[in-house]
Amino acid sequence: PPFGRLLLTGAAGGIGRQLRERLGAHCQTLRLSDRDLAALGPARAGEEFMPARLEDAAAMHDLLAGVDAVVHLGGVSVEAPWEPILQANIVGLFHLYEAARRQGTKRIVFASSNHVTGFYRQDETIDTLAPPRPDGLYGVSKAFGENLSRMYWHRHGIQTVCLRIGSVTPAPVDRRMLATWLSIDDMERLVIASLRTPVAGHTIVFGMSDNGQRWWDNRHAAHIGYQPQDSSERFRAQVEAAQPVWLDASDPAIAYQGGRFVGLGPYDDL
Ligand code: 15L
Repeated sequence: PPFGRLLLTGAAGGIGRQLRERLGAHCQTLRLSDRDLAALGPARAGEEFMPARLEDAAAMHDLLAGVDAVVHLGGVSVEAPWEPILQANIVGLFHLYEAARRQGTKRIVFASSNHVTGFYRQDETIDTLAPPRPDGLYGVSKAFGENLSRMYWHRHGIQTVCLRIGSVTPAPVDRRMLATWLSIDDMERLVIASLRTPVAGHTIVFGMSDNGQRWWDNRHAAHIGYQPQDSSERFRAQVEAAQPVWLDASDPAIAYQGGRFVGLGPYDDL
């Protein structure tokens, strides 16, 4: 396998559990982490379990020991009150990068999100140089992660590929997802391309399959060599049958790329 020890954070999450099944083939040792790993059952051959909380600096320092590369899926993955986002996605991301710096980790694949640019409209096409337009606190936290990782590249030489993940589901379920859908097979291709490309530097890439309908242009990430093999087009008929052709474009949840995320929160239950 090309990698020695690979760390997967957020291993108990929706994408994490699926990547667990796939990343083992690409490394000698797969270190799995989340705040609680009970849902994963016992560790298998070639796996190491290391539960850790992202906000725990000492635990994060230990977690990065002996790791060649990280796939960082850990953290809050939806719009949420400020406090959990602050702890997991901002404080936690700082601890991750500080631990990587001190432990000598050279490559991180960071699960960013399409919600960094969720306030672009669905009739706009953007590339990864377009200024962020986060659609909530969650999107702001992912924009922070993209910039924190950029600073660690320039100052400390840690290479990061930021994946602005669209929608990883078995199939697109609405019209928005015809553009945002990323199959789990393509997600694996994207992660592996991000780990293997010799010169990643600091790269931002939109995580989508080879969809027919799209708002995102990955021209500035071509050096990664990500080649999606799936497309949402084969689900178009069932999506169109489920959702009428003429949607109400005065509804922000329809008009914007971030979909319903643009209207979530604010939350009073801090
Ligand atoms: C995300 O960032 C979320 O993690 C996921 O639950 C989906 O809602 C996705 O975005 C999306 O935009 O569809």
